[in-house]
Amino acid sequence: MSLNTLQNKIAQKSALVSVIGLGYVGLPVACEFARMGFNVIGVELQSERVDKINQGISPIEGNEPGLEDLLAGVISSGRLHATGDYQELKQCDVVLIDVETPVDENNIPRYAALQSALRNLGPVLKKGALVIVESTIAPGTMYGTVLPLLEESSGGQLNRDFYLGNCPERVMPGKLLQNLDSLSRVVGGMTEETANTMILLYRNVVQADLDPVDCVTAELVKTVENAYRDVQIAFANEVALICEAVGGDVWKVRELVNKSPYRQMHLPGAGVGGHCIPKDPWLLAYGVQGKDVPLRIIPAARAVNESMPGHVVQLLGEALASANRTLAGAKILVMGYTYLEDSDDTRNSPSARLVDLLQAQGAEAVVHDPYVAGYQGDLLQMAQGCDAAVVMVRHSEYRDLDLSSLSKALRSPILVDGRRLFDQSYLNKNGLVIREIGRGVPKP
Ligand code: SAJ
Repeated sequence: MSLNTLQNKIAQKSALVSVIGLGYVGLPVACEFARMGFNVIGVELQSERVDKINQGISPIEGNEPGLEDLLAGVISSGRLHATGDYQELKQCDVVLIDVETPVDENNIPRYAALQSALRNLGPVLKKGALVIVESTIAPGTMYGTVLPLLEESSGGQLNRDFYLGNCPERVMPGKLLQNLDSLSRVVGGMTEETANTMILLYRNVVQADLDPVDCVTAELVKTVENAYRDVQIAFANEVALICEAVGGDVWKVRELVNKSPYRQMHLPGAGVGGHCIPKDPWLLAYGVQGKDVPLRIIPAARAVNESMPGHVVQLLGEALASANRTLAGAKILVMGYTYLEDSDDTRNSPSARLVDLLQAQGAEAVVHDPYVAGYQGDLLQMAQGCDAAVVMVRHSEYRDLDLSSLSKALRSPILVDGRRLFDQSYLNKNGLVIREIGRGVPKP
């Protein structure tokens, strides 16, 4: 099949689309193409997820506006079907790959899922099919890993037997469908015609800019945009530490700095979690591994952000000391375990790091999170007998918390606010010993 034929099938929506990996990214993507009238086959290794999806039940917890209803609709209409069997992809004209691309403890990318998907896809790849990697990958991965592996596993040749591109996703838990439709995408094609064919496909779903580029540019844009965010957050965190040391309030400083033109100081906080920001800077860095490119800012920003849960423990120790308590033997209420407010996503959660650090100091952590099974429950009840509380996530339900009730429930009325959840004046009048990231103890 030529690209021209594929373009016609896409225009007629008769192209059979498949999505490999039905997670936070792949499932909404599959649903959106099905919603737009394509027949979509979703491939997912976890059989329980396959079963749930084929029953029209989303395996993604948390508040994802529209996803549950959309999934039920496209399953009942037969537009979307999930499977664990790659054999079902034999007739697919377009294959989107949305598998995880984590980094390991040495910050080296682990492409096992991507490699497995490519090895399984090759033997069943339809002649003339278009394969698009949507996962975030290090610069150079398309040419260095994806292309050789797909040619080997399919026995085919690029631009003769299959076409190849990458179109990094820009989704965010809580806005999966909204981001898919409304955010621009860079569309990296191995050839210009491939990029144009990809744009024809994505125009069905994306209402924003679709920018045709080469594959290396697409790999760079995605990893750079998240490394940029990580550096910005690290800067805000470092300013927070300065404000604590000199008796300032980083939130006031940030508000006034951002009044200066072209400033956009990010939010300091108790740490940086999620599936994107902690790993994408390392994917970017990996793109120059072995090359003489000294990276100083990107690793330093990662170190600052990774240190923030430890800083929360330090603030906690100081607050306990003021009540003649130590961390050893203390029971600490950890408010929030997900990496982002009002989501169930706990990947790379700063709270997980905090719990490890507390336990290393001989403290016991009592974790509360309204979105995470096993951590749900009555917060004030869980606060009973705890020596202090730590705000790690800005869940909406915490904002209405009656601090005086919390103060009474705690054994010692200590609160460390890692996300500036509460207003200072509100904090003061509730008899709590407060420490906050970014707010210094005002000089007497
Ligand atoms: N965080 C801060 N300070 C900030 C912003 C975030 O400490 O100013 C923390 C959050 O608490 C969280 C982590 O960083 O723990 C990540 O937060 P995030 O808002 O960046 O959320 P993510 O990880 O879902 O980021 C995704 C990214 N999108 C993609 O990779 C496609 C990111 O590029 C987007 O900027 C972000 O969504 C978004 O806001 O849409």
